[in-house]
Amino acid sequence: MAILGLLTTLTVLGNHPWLTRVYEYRPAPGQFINTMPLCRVGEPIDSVLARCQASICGRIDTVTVTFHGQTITSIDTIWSEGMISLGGYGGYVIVGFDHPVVNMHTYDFEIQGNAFISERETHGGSSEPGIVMVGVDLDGNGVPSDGDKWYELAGSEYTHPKTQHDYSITYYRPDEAKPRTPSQVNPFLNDTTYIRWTSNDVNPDSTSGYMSRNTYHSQPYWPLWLQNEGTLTFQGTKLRCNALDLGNNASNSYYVQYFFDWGYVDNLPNNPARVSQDDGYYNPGFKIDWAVDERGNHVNLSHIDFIKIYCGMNQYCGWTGETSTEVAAGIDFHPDAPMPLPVAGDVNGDGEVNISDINSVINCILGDNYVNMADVTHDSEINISDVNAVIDLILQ
Ligand SMILES: [Ca+2]
Ligand SMILES: [Ca+2]
Ligand SMILES: [Ca+2]
Ligand SMILES: [Ca+2]
Repeated sequence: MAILGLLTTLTVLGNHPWLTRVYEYRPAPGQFINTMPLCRVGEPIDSVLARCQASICGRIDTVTVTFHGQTITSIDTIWSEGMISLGGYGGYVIVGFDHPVVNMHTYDFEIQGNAFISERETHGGSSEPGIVMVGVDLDGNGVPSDGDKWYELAGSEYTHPKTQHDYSITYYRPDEAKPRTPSQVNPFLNDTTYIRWTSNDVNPDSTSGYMSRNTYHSQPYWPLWLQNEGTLTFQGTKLRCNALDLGNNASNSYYVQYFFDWGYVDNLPNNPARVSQDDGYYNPGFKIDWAVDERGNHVNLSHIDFIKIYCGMNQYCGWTGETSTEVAAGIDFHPDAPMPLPVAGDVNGDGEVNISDINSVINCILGDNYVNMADVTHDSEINISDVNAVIDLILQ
């Protein structure tokens, strides 16, 4: 029994392989907003986050049984079966595990969606790509915060000439009581001027427009817990549109959204076995090694603490509505990988010690914020001696 007890203890100490935490959920408007997850008017954000967590995070079940007079507790980790919608371009969620995800220089983690293959086209179907960013908890406070650093995972379209890296869009809260303007050509759209948006799209024909409302979803598309915000603005990388209507006219339209090669959430179908399988059919997951800084340079992260997923496309597909990334669940492919030792002097956590780390220490001094790694001299203060210590490490 002593051995069994030890095994039970080891199970408890293991890291949870599924997502365990939703830190932030800020969707753009969309046809599944307020229903996936379900939200009510005036609902506080903590309640909304709890609903998201119940939808996409795994949970731990504790089972206690009595065996030969001994009470044995076993731990089971349960996969979540729900899904949340991020709405139109820019809508996002920030999630995490109960441990940092270690960079093992292979597929490190997976975020699932609900993409599927069309019956008429093997290279497409439903594909609503979400861009992934990874965050490092540089200030060590355990939550995403201003002192942290984020990096985009550069997927297959990162360097495509039609990818816009400085995209910004603003949505304007609709008046739910305004008279509707049904579409003259599409009977499934009952308000074609529902939610106005403006953007800095490089294509001058795409700098403003409306998110239409369709007959299938009658609830407000604007997040109910954000009713006090007159506008919602999102920034990031924007991917080119991927949809074609293979139908002949509006009444028999058949939209196919063509898959991108790799590196996006809700782009390729999920592997039902929840393993990494790089076969071009299932989404094999994400590599931390794809991380790039704001200038597009590769960064060598040892681990990440947070994952942000945002809808990367501003596209409207007739009666099927706006393209909106869904997030279903997430898995760390190697939850018990040992955390690598921190590199002395690597204040900004990009795996190298160089002039950018000197700047990071100076920023800590000037901004009066404490970042663990900036205290290179380990005297619980961040000052000029830490700057000198980084210089010494660079010159070594
Ligand atoms: Ca933090
Ligand atoms: Ca989807
Ligand atoms: Ca560094
Ligand atoms: Ca110090």
